[in-house]
Amino acid sequence: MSTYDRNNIFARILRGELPCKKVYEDEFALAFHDIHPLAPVHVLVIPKGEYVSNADFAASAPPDLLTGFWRAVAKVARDLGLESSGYRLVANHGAQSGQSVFHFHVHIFGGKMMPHDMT
Ligand code: DGP
Repeated sequence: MSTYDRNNIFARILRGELPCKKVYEDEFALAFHDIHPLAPVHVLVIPKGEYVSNADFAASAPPDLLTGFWRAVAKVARDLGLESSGYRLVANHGAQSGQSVFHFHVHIFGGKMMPHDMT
């Protein structure tokens, strides 16, 4: 996996250099609306740390960040009103999966019936 580029778009959003439509922020995570939504609700959650994808986040993040990040994901989904209707989490790893921004992020999709077909 590639090394972390400190000038990737999400790093710049985290530093406040680029705007975002913020949904939630705490010491572990920032959540904001995806610029090209693929569902009625499409929010991205990113950890506050330099991780390219889930592989190095899982391997290298300290336990409080791992816990805090995933709790933030659950809280954002709950606060968006998706807990009873249901939602989908997606985290792409690598270009073949469709990852285009190389700062680890989780997509939260909701607000419609999700297809089973992944293609
Ligand atoms: P992925 O393909 O998993 O790396 O997802 C990256 C997502 O990031 C993609 O759905 C589009 C979104 N995105 C790219 N640039 C920006 C941006 O500048 N602002 C916001 N809010 N989202 C962005």
